[in-house]
Amino acid sequence: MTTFTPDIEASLAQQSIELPSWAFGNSGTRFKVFATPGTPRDPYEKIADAGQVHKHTGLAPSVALHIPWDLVDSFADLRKHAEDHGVRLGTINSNTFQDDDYKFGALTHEDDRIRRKAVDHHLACIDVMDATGSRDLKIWLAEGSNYPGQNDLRARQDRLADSLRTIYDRLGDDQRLVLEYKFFEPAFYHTDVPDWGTSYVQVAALGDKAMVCLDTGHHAPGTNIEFIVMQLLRLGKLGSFDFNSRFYADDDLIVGAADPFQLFRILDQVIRGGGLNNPDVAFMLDQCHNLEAKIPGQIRSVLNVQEMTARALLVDRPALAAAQSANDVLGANAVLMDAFYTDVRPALAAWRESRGLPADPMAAYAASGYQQQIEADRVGGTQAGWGA
Ligand code: PSV
Ligand code: MN
Repeated sequence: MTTFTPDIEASLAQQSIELPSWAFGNSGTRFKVFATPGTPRDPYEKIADAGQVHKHTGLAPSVALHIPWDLVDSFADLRKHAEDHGVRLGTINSNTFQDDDYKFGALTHEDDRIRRKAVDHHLACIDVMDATGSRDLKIWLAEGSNYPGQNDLRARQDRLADSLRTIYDRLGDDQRLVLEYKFFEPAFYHTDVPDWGTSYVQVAALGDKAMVCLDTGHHAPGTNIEFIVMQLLRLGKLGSFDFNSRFYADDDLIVGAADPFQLFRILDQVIRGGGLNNPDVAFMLDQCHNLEAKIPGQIRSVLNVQEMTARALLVDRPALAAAQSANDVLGANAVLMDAFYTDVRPALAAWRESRGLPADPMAAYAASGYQQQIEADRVGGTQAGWGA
C-alpha cells in the first residue's frame, strides 16, 4: 500500500473545500426539476445537511450562500446555527440573473437606474458578509448579447469597470471580490466576462482585494485549464475555484467524475504554483445533484478532490524537474503518470481513521440514519431549489 510522508499528511490535514448551499436544494434542467425526499426547505436545513458532509469527511468546514436564495431574517442567527452544526458561513454569491430588470444587463446596463440597482444588490451582499463574517463576494454575471451588433461591446466593458469600482470601494479591509468568467450562457453571442483574461483585466484595475474565480465548467471543450491555473497563480490573481465537471456544457456534475485526469492536472499545477492550502486560493464546489442524492453527492465530491490532491502530492518533483531539464520527454511524462495511476484510496482510508474520521465516509453517512431521518421529518413546506 502507498504510504504518505509526514509532509503529505500535513497538507491533507489542512485541506478545506467550501460547499455550495444550492447543492442541497432540488435542481434540474430546463426540462424538469425532480423533487427528492428530504430536500431542505430553507437555508437552515441546507446548513444542517452541509454539516453532515463535514462531519463524515473533515473536509468541508464552510458553506457558500447565494443571495437572495438564502435570505433569512437574521444572518447572525444563521451564523450561530452554522456553528452549532460544526461549519461556518463562507462566500456570498450575488445574483443578478433572475430579475426582469436585468434582461439586457445588470452591472453593464445602459440605464443608470438598473445599473445602480445591480450595484446596490452587491452592496447589500457586502452587508450580509459583515453579518456572516464572510470574506469573499463572488460575482458571476449573466450578461451579454445574443446577436452581433446588438450591443456596443466596448461601452459595456467600460460600464462594468465603473460598477465594479463602486462595489470594490465598499469592501472591508479583510474582504475580497472574486470575479467569475464564463464563455457562454445564458447569452450566446457574447458575454461581458467570457474568459480569464477579461476577468484578470477587470480585477487587476481594481486592486489587491480583487481576484479571479475559475469555474472548471466555464471553458470551451478542449481548453487547457491547468495552464490558466498556472498563469493566474503566477500573476497572484487566482482567488478561488468553483469545482465541478462536465461532459458537454456547464453541466455542474460531480467534480472529478467526468475527467479525473483533468482534475489531477489542475491540482498538480495548484501545488506547483503554491496554491494548495494557500488562504488566497479558496477551493469551492459549484455543483447541482439533479438525479443522485445530494448529501452523498457532496461527500463524493470532496473525496474526489482529496483523492486527486493526494495523487498530485505524490508527484516526485525533483525527478520531474530533472527529466524536464534534460528534455527527457517520456521520462517527465512517466513521473507525472506514475503519480496519477497510484491508487491512494487505501492510504487515505487508513489516514482518516488515524484522525478519528470514518475510513469510508460514504458508508458512514449511509449507516448514520440521517437520510432516513430527514426524509421522515421534512414533509410539508416548499422544498428549496436552485433559484429559490
Ligand atoms: C454560473 O453558471 C455559476 O457558475 C455561478 O457561479 C453561479 O453563481 C452558479 O453557477 C449558480 O449555480
Ligand atoms: Mn460557478
